[in-house]
Amino acid sequence: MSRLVIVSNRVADVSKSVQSGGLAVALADALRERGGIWFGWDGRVVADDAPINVTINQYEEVQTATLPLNQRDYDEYYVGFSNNVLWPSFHYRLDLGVIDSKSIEGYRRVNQRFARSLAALLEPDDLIWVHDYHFIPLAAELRALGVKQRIGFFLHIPFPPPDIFLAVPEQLWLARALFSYDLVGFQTASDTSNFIRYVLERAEGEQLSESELSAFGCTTRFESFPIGIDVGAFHAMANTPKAEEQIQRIHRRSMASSQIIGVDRLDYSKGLPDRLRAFRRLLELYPENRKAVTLMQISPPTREDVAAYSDIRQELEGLSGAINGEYSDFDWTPVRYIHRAIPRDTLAALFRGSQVGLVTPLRDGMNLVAKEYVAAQDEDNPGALVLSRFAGAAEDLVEAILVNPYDTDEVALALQRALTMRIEERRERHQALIRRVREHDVTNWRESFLDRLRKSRHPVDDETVT
Ligand code: GDG
Repeated sequence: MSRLVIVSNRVADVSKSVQSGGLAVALADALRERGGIWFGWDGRVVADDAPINVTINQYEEVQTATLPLNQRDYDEYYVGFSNNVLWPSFHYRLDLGVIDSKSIEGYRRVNQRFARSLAALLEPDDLIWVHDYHFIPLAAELRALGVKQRIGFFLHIPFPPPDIFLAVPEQLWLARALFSYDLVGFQTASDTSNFIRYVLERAEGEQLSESELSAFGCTTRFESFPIGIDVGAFHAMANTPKAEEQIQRIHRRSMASSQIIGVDRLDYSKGLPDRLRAFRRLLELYPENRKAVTLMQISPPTREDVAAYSDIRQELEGLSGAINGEYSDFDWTPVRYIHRAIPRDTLAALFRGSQVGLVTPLRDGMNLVAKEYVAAQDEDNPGALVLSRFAGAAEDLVEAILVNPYDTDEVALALQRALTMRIEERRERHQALIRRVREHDVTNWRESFLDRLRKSRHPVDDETVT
């Protein structure tokens, strides 16, 4: 079996057998099975003149290979192009993009440096799997260094329609770079079709089959691989004696009979201010929910160096303060807003103890929280999921109550429906949802991608690569 080489911006701690995130566990498991390397940034930012060396750590069959960024790289590659250009524009938010040519150069430079460091570690039979928007040009840089191994790429965030992609600086270069991979995976059919449209309309590409495109003198496969979770592990975590005790404690301490739960990194793509406004509308339009329903919103901080993120924090704190000021009573607080990360097993318990899961991103690649909420439920008495149409998960989870997250009245109505839904309907919807979540679980995602990558046509064998 070929060794697996995973490349992602941050590298998980593979020394621990139990890790905090489902995705990290799934990738670490694949590395342990096949042996290999996890390569990426170590999270440190060093002075511009400091030496940049790769640190290798070995844990049985798995190595981690990490390197720091210097301050200029961090500003230009990470904050600049990755998070101030690609993240907002790929989430359809051109208004939040901060475009400058230095950041593109930084992005190119870091990809070149990472490619050089990685190339030195590769063995001839390696299978390389690159993750996410930080590394779109990595395969092109590796190919320029003579790397001939199979390389796959998976984009965790949405791919925007051609008109939006056109506004991204150097977008033709980015599209061309994707053709240096043997296989490119998107989250949904709609992301894949957005990319295909761009290539056909703007890059003189040709579609050879449903998933094969030829452009820039290369042929590559582009397909959707919807990511999932480890359903059994998450369900088990929500059903331990400790989880039961946590759920009982919340019920004893809270006056409210029902809880709505939201869990999202504090990111503008997650639609948090609109969500709080929708909850306020629920209390206005359906006053029977006052003193009866609480919204528990858990939003750990993220990317605080990016300006748009401090704005959203202030907006959210203002809104939850205003709703609590207007509606709280001495024995009821409508919004419980927690701005820090909480342990994963507590999250699982909170999901099971909440009657409604509220997942309303304005745009999301997939959204694993929606799947975790479904997996955590008690199948005899499950809660209801209210899900944004603009989350990748909505392509599959059609038995959720699907909403337009921009329309606060519609979301308020959906919340009221969820809170008053009869048990038979909740069970019926949940059965269908859990079947879908199981069908597209994380193992299926990982193995189908790797299987397809192993079998993909290799552009280097094609003699068509320039
Ligand atoms: C990107 C794409 C795509 C959240 N708060 C806490 C916590 N979490 C965990 C959740 C979930 C994960 O983080 C978040 O995953 P999402 O999928 O919801 O969103 P992103 O972080 O934006 O992820 C997304 C994903 O990549 C995978 O491809 O689905 O569309 O944007 O697992 O439970 N975990 C803990 N404490 C918290 O406070 N322990």
